Amino acid sequence: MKMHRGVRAGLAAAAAAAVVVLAGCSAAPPPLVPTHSADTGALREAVNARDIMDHLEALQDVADANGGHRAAGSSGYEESARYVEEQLRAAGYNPVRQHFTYRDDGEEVETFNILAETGGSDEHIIVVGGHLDSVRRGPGINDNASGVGAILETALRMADFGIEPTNKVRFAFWGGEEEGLNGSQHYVDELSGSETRQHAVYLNLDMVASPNGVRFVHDGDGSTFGDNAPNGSDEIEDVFVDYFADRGLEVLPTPFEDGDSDYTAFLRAGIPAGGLFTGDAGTKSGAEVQDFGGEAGLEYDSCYHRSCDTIENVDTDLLEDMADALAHATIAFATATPAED
Ligand code: DTR
Ligand code: ZN
Ligand code: ZN
Repeated sequence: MKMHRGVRAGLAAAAAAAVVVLAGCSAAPPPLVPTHSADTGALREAVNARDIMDHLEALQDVADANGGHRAAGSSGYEESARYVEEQLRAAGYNPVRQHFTYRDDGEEVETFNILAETGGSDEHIIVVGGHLDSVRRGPGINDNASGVGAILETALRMADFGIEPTNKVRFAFWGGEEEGLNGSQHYVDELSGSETRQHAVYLNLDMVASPNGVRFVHDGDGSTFGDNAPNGSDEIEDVFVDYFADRGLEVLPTPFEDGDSDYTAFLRAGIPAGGLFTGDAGTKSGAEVQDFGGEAGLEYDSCYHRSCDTIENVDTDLLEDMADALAHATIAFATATPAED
């Protein structure tokens, strides 16, 4: 999703004005220092591609039974939501729907996000999110049943282990991403100023099983793309980079393109963000093939936004790598403490 430049300039002006209005209010809280050494072996062992593939198969079946897609506002979205909610309820969560509407091509779309949370203090909230809706052109299995499956499996296995985090973890399944990041924007818009400051970390998963993919980590410290992400986003990048480095797995940084995924609303609100991505319609380079295998000169996901984004369109090894990294980062932040002022 790209934003019109005029809109972007307008938002920049509004943000500049907001700085003036906020002067004198309390500044952003010190970022959390994640527990890099968190012992997540058992949880990662339990989070596996086979079980995630069961979720992807269920979402493929939903699309097949509902005109080939799971787009926001459709019966396929409703059934996808019921599947996710049933899984969460069976594990002991209490998922809630956060309803909202938006306009798409002159039509009003009514849809909702699903939110489910752990116990723990809400002084520092960790949101782990990805979009549940697909485009109308296909079932959206890599984009983004893959992210949903990884997040859901992390939530379910954390519940099995009875993990009671220090910091509350809120799992979010966004609606209406494909028509303008509507669900995540609505969520952030609904936060009061103090609630926004309680949001310590946002982890985004959107497309994490691309069939010709790469392990991308968002450039939270701006060292490669100069992204000016909120203070604390560097810690998120570090957790993922260290995690993969410890396992001898290559990663590449990827920029936070404004308007490309659900991290956008969080970043604009000053909430530290990060996440994982394995590539969309971009082309894999020869250098990337050296580190990640696959085919140079072809798209990371040649079925991106197409009807062939099916259960056949996933790299299960990559999916497991990304899900394990998410499980680790979730615990590293759920057990984190604030940096000294
Ligand atoms: N938001 C996506 C695709 C996408 C494009 N760039 C990025 C970066 C990080 C995650 C996802 C994406 C879609 O849903 O179509
Ligand atoms: Zn997506
Ligand atoms: Zn998409």
